Amino acid sequence: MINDPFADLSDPSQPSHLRMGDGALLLRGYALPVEDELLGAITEIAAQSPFRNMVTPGGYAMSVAMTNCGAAGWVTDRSGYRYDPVDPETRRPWPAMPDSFSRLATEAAAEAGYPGFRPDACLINRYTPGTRLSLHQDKDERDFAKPIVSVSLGLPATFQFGGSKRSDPVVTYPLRHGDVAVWGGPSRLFFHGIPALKDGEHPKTGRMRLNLTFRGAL
Ligand code: MD3
Ligand code: FE
Repeated sequence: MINDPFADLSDPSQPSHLRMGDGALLLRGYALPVEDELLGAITEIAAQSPFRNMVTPGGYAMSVAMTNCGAAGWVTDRSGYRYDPVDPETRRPWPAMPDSFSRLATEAAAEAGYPGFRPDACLINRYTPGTRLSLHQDKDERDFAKPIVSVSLGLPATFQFGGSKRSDPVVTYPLRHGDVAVWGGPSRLFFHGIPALKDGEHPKTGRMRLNLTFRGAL
């Protein structure tokens, strides 16, 4: 099979770039050379702005725990979704974006055909077994011409990728430790989600999945 999304990463006959849709590219294992740097930086960020379960405008606590780094962070509370330069929990600016983060996001975006992408916000999602992120669009950013770059670390997840309407059929892709995906063009506004994380143990993160999403929010 050509471009099998379920192929073994260690199989050198498999192409490492997979096109998921118009403008969406999956770079398998792209973050593996910097995995330890990324994980160490996440620990430092979380020591300053801890992971928390934010509340949706509808009043439900999200099962995914989140924090941010960069000039602005994505937040939700009873008053709505927004990007905020200040962490509402600590009332301090979010931790700065580490160079290892911005370098990776800029390189991956360029690789996918978006040269000059400079993220100003990075949302960090933490999943434990059973945690999910229901089908949604990312549309709180100012300029949808800028792509979003995502990095998966730790336990694998199933990624649901739909279309521009909530009712569009979804295609699923496995996202594994080290995978980087770039979402631009029409796919930038497509519905997507992560069904309940399966239990497991990852050598680097234990029973956890971490996901970085780099955005041009401001
Ligand atoms: C497709 N995160 O943070 S990463 C999110 O795995 C989010 O934590 C998921 O959806 C996660 O908003 C999915 C893949 C992803 C991220 C952003 C996208 C796919 C996207 C934006 C537009 C289209
Ligand atoms: Fe999203």
